[in-house]
Amino acid sequence: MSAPLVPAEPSPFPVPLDSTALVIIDMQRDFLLPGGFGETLGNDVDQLAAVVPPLVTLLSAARAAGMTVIHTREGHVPDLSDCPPAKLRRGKPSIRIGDDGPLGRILVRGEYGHDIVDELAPLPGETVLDKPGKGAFYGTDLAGILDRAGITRLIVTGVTTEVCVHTTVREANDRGYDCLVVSDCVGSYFPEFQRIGLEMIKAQGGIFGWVADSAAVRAALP
Ligand code: TIU
Repeated sequence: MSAPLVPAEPSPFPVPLDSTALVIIDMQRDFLLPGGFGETLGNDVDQLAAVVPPLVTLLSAARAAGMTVIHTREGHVPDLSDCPPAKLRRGKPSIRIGDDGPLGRILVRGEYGHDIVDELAPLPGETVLDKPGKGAFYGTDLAGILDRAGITRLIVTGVTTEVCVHTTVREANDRGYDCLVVSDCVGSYFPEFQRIGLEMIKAQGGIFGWVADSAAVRAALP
């Protein structure tokens, strides 16, 4: 049987179900809710709210199709030994990584704010990958997890488009994975970065990936 084909840009993107994973990047309270890391950086977290409903629907479709699902979370161990000093110092946040905030210690593993928003809570059996950096490969076993599952193609969603989504997709592309970024299931605090961030992926013949909206992906799934 031939693989389902998503009408993507710059060209159709095949999604063979046994070798494609849905990757959901950093849909954590720390980025999406007031009082978390994103807000301490000076961002308007409301900008990310629109990502949740289409991603809930896409996640449900991927689960129904039996697709591998991988959730990531950006954050640090409680003693912050995996947080580079430069990341700790960067910017002028009101409170810094590791400080106490209304959602718990900012961007620290095990804290309420570090976990994934209720609407997208992982199911038992789904991989939840903790990562210290922006990319999902640095400091993690993502390559091994994908290799052992026979995954070579990624449908990438989550936040933020120009930071953790781009870092992950750029490295995935270098490592030989084909990546489809779902335009309405990724989000940025900056509308112009969202638009340009998506353009950058698919420009130059798809220089490091493909782009389609979630309706196109869902229509291709069984
Ligand atoms: N600040 C920002 O846009 N993003 C991050 O710090 N991390 C992720 O994108 N997950």
